[in-house]
Amino acid sequence: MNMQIKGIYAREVLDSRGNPTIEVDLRTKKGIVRAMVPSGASTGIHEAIELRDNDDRYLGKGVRKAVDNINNIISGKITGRDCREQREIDSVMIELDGTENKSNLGANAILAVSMAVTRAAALEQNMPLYSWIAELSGNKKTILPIPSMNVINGGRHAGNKLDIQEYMILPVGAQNFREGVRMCSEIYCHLKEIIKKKYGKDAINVGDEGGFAPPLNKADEPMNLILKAVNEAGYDKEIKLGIDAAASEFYNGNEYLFEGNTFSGEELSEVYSDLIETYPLISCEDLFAQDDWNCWKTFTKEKGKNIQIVGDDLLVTNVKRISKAVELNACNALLLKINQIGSISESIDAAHLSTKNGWNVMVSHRSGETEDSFIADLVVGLGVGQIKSGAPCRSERTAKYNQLMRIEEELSDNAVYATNI
Ligand code: 2PG
Ligand code: MG
Repeated sequence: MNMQIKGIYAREVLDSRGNPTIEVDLRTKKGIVRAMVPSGASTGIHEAIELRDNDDRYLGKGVRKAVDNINNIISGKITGRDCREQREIDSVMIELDGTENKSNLGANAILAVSMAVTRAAALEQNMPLYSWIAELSGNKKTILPIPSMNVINGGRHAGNKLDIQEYMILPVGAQNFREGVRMCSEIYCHLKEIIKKKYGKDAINVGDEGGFAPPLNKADEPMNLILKAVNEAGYDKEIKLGIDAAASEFYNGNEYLFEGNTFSGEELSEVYSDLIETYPLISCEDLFAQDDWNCWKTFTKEKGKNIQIVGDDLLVTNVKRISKAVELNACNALLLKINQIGSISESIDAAHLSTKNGWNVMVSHRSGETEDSFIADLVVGLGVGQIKSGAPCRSERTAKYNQLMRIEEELSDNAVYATNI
């Protein structure tokens, strides 16, 4: 049976920070599917390239070139193909681009089409998106993920002085996804009251990912506030904590500029070790800069048995970087961001390589997001059991959690909540 792509059309729309991004409409016999691409702020230097216009519109951030690349170049090569040929279609786009980092057509252009193709194939086969992704990736078990909800924002995502970018709560002791969401939301509301009482009303404004951004400086202050909220909500047993330091952002190529002082990698490791000893931290992401391999290696050797050491800027969802990290034993988990690599097939490959080597995988949003909930279906289809999509606040964040609650309901008795951290 022929499941042809009948047409592709891209346009410029806005992301959650008010910056332009790409939306693609893809037409098949059964209708039109749509996909939108996200965008980061603490972007790793090894990420695939997001093509921006760099002209006077939108402070240079327009994506008209990337949109034109879809409408004038990619569309002609992809229209008429069977939308189930995900890998072939992704390869055609990668070859057409012809660069290592997708800088020619733009990773944003290629990814938008790649996502729309996945969705079209699900529609054409009358399948939920997560089921088609499971089939595409050869996964037999769909799993509802443990969410990592970012309830206090710092770094590039907020206007406060916190160096660590994300403070997250993980409902590992929940019975199912919906209950996990409820716990996180209740904790979030308690946290809001705690922050308001202590720092005043101004302090409950939220950052890019929906977490609060109170005027704090020290790494342990958010931890204490969060634990108080967890306790007030009554979930001491069910909740663990996670952080994303996004340390490339406070590294000067030589030292870490942390809390007003300079730290060597070793000194910074001690700060993290103290946090791990003091708090129920089970997931630590980007504790060191993207090419500071030695610090990653040493820390993983010391702490990697007990906690998850997650590589984001270090790995950029790229199988070459993942292979190097496996070889060096530099971390033990992948943060999977589809726009870091720029296609769905390559994202699946990155997940496979990681799980094959015994790593955990956490599917992730970007700080600049859209209402597209694609990654919710992706994480269930891949069966990797973890997602981070910000706070239980702001629709571009809750779009993913809400879709996961729908999926859980649809799977009903077959729904399995992850237990794999
Ligand atoms: C991160 C992400 C998402 P950004 O560092 O993990 O939380 O931030 O999209 O800004 O890179
Ligand atoms: Mg990160």
